Amino acid sequence: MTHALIVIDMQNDFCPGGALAVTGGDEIVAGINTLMPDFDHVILTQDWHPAGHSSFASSHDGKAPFEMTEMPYGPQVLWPDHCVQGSHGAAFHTDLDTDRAAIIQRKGMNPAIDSYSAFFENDRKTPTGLDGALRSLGITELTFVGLATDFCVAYSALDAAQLGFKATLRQDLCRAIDLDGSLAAALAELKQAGVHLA
Ligand code: VGL
Ligand code: ZN
Repeated sequence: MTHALIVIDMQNDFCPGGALAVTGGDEIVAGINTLMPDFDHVILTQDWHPAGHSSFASSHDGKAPFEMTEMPYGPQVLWPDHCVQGSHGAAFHTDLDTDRAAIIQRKGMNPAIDSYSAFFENDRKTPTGLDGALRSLGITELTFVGLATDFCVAYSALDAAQLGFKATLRQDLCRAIDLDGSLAAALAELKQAGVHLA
């Protein structure tokens, strides 16, 4: 078994002080760094939106952050502007050890489609290319950590299980946004999909 650690969106905007801060988001950085040497490969993901992205409430007249909208691909939460390409908010937390990462998978770059998952955009069919990269490295098993448990980590782990990887989510090394019960819903779905919740 070749086992990779996938660190989801450990970026300034998701940490306290950031544009879409997740409570305690910065608490998990040290633990994630400590875990890295235990894996064959380390992969980082980076939410990487163009300015004016369609997932930003500011791009929709009369909409406020955390309201819902209807996109051509389905319902979409509208977020505060965050992780704009090249901004400080989009940079990795300064304490995150990025030296071991062979792959940095960026996502959310398509102006018209958000991308929570590291594997598919929110239309659920446009691939990011990560699946092929992992397979060519012979990776069969994935452990997920990072931000946020109920959005990007959950969508990534669910897709991983769907794609046939053995998937584990380390709850102690994730933190959630928890919007209207989204954490409980995500955990139920993950369990149902056969993702190991550690
Ligand atoms: C995320 C909302 C918007 C995440 C990214 O990393 O969980 N959430 N963009
Ligand atoms: Zn985003």
